[in-house]
Amino acid sequence: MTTAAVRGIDAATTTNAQLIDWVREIADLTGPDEVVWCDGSDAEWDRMTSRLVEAGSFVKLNEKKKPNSFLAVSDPDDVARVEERTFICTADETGAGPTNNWVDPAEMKSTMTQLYRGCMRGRTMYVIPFCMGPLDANPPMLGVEITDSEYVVASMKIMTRMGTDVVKLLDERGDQYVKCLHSVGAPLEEGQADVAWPCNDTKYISHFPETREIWSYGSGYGGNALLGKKCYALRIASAIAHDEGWLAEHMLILKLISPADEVHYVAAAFPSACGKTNLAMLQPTIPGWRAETVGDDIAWMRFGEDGRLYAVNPEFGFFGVAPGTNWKTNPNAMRTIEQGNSLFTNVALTDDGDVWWEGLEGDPQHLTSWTGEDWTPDSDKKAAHPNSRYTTPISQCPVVAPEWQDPNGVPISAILFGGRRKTTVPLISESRDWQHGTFMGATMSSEMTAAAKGGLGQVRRDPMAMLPFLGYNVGHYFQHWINVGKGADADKLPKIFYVNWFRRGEDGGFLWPGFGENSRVLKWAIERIEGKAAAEETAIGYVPTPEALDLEGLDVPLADVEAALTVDPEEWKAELPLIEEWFEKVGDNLPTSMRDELEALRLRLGA
Ligand code: SAT
Ligand code: MN
Repeated sequence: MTTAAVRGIDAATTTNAQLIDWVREIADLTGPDEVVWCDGSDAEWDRMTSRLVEAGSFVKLNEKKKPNSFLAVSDPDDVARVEERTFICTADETGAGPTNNWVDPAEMKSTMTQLYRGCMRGRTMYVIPFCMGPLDANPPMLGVEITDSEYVVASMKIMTRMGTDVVKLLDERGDQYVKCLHSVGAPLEEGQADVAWPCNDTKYISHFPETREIWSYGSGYGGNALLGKKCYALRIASAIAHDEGWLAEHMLILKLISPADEVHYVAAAFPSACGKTNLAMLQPTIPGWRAETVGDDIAWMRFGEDGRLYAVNPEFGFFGVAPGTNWKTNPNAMRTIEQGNSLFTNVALTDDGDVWWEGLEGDPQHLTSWTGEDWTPDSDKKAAHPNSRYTTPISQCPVVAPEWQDPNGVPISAILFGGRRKTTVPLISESRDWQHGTFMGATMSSEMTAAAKGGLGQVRRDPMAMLPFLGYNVGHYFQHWINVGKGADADKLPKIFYVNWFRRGEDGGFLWPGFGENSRVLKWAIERIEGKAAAEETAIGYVPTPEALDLEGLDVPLADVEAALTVDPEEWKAELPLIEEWFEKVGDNLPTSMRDELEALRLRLGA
């Protein structure tokens, strides 16, 4: 197909010649029937969603229950991020480090160019100008995603700032944007009918941090396809942040307001599907305390002029895990999606055109499951996929903090690291200092969830919850964290804590109720920052005495709380070889300070 034959190529709304050339080059390579420059308007959303409904890819939900909202079900083999098909392509293998799949950039580009050749035949190629973070940031963090998926266009409208306003910024910025190329890899021959969820068995999610490019092929799902999210805002941005001296982290941003109206912002890192969205929209159970949301997944943190660390949420929407979300666990997420303007992926459809998933209130007697089968309470299969998602605008969140779009971000008082651990890790512990806190993050571990394919339940080290999202060498990343701390005024740095809401008792049940009750744990952390709360020094850090936690009105036996807070030296001694093994894996680039921390821990444990 020649360029001239591609309708829309000259309808570019930008004057950025470099961008127009790139779009032309990709159209020549992929051979779509048409090129459409997205403007981000509501009319465009209507066009996209109508087209998807017509194609059988979207079901329009009941307008009374979920206005302007749609359900999509994916191919059963395209339901999560594919870590084994995710690549960091740096010139030198060390650049990607031992935790990422590495392929030489030239080799990867050659392989993928073959795949991309003619891959958009019979489809429309969309050009999506987008911005991660506020448009008035200095500098605005721009991107352009080329995709042949209408689902991606609709999702990007919710998840990013996209369209005409971004074009104005692109016009001024030459090549200062991240080039994101995506195809589902399912060309259509003349007369061939499309499927509801086109994708390809061959999948590549490739990143080129040195040239700030992302090439994705074969998957239409979430983090594999909405390239502004994990690919840009974490993998590429972490590499940029390393070069420029800031942090791009897999963290929610929460605003806590005390009864005395004192405000503290907390950033918290947990692996995917460990309750970040729930914590981000926390409804405190302690009287007088309030919480507001700044972000639920990603934090970009830079030092402000006052020497404090300020966090910005680069996203515009939530891509939350549906199962387990309900009016009790996350009423604010429910209120957000209830207003509509949302997409649901791989959840079940009720007979009256609403959505349902495991854990949601209601007692449906009949559903259409995510695989399109009849479902009744007797069915032995789940109605919704465990990694099914809602995609919904942050602006609809009833507790969104008014400053959520402040280009300067919000000053962070505390950083929480946490994972899902049945044993060993106490409810909360406070680090001795920044370096020890970095060690806590670097050695974080968690049982695997459905957010990635494979390995469910297995304990793995997931440093700072960044294992699948780091765009460079993990040893250099730890050193970067240390350097960030060294360059700062120690008094102004956030205090670092390590939490575990998921510890189990001997009967196998959770020791701590979690959700809104986590406000009690956060309150202790804030009071530590203010120098008001008591703690006991243990081998792993400062842990609250049960009396130091506000337990008033909490319906949990004190023995369970005590068990949740326990630091058992024997359990921790058993953890040492696992940390040792992890550090072996990090290899030569492990900072000596991290090894020093491990040795200090060993000494304190008397091991
Ligand atoms: O699919 S995503 O990577 O966007 C979601 C997640 O794993 O957190
Ligand atoms: Mn995430």
